[in-house]
Amino acid sequence: MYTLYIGNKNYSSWSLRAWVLLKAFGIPFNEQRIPLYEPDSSERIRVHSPSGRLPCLHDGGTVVWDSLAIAEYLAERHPSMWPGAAGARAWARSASAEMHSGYGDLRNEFGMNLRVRETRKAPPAVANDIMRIATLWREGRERFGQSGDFLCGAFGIVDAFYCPVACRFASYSVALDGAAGAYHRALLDLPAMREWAEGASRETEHIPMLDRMMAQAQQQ
Ligand SMILES: N[C@@H](CCC(=O)N[C@@H](CS)C(=O)NCC(=O)O)C(=O)O
Repeated sequence: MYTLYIGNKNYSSWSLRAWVLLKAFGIPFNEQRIPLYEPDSSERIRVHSPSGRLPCLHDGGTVVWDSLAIAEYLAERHPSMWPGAAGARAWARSASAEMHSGYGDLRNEFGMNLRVRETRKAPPAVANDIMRIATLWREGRERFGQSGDFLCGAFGIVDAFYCPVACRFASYSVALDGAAGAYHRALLDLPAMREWAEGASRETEHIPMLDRMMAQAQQQ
C-alpha cells in the first residue's frame, strides 16, 4: 500500500493535490501527517522526503517527492488520471504545469489557510492571476468538459492541481461567474475535498508566521 506524507491540512496546498488525487480515485493509502514549522518538522520530514518538503509518496522501496512527480507516478499505475484524447491530455498537462510553476502572486498574497473566511481586494498582480485562472477554467469546461463537471469531464490530475486554488478563492471570497463559478463549486463539493476540510477542522496546530502574513496582507 502507498504511504503519503503530508503537511497540515489547513495550510499545505501542495499536499492537498496528491491527497485529493488518491482519495478521488478511491486508491487506498496510509496517510502520515507531519505538522509544518514546528521545531522538529524539518528533521521529521527529511527522514521520509529527500527534498525536505511534502508531499512525499512511498510505494514499497520507491520514494516519489514533489506533487507533479507523484501525480505522474500514479498516472502510470492507475487509468484515467489524464484524459484519454491526446489534445485534451496535452491541454490538461499544460494547465497543470502552469499551476505547478506559476501564479506566484496568488500563492504569496492569498495563502492557503482553510480557517480564513474574509473579503480581500486582490492587488493587481493577483487579479491578473485570478483572471488567467478563470479563463483557463472556462476554456477547459467549454473545450473538453462535456462529459462531466470537471475541466476535461471526469475528475483528473489537472483538477487536483486546482483544488488548492478553489480553497484560496473560497477563503478570500473570489467569486467567479458562469462556467468558472460552477467549476469552482464542483471542486469544493467533491467528497474528497469535504473530507480534507473536515480533517483540517480537527487540526489544533496554528502556524503563527503564516497566520500573521495573511493578517498583514489584509491590512494593506
Ligand atoms: N514543488 C513542491 C513543493 C512542496 C512544498 O513546498 N511543500 C511545503 C509544504 S506545502 C513544505 O514541505 N514546506 C516545508 C519546508 O519548506 O520546510 C511540490 O509540488 O510538492
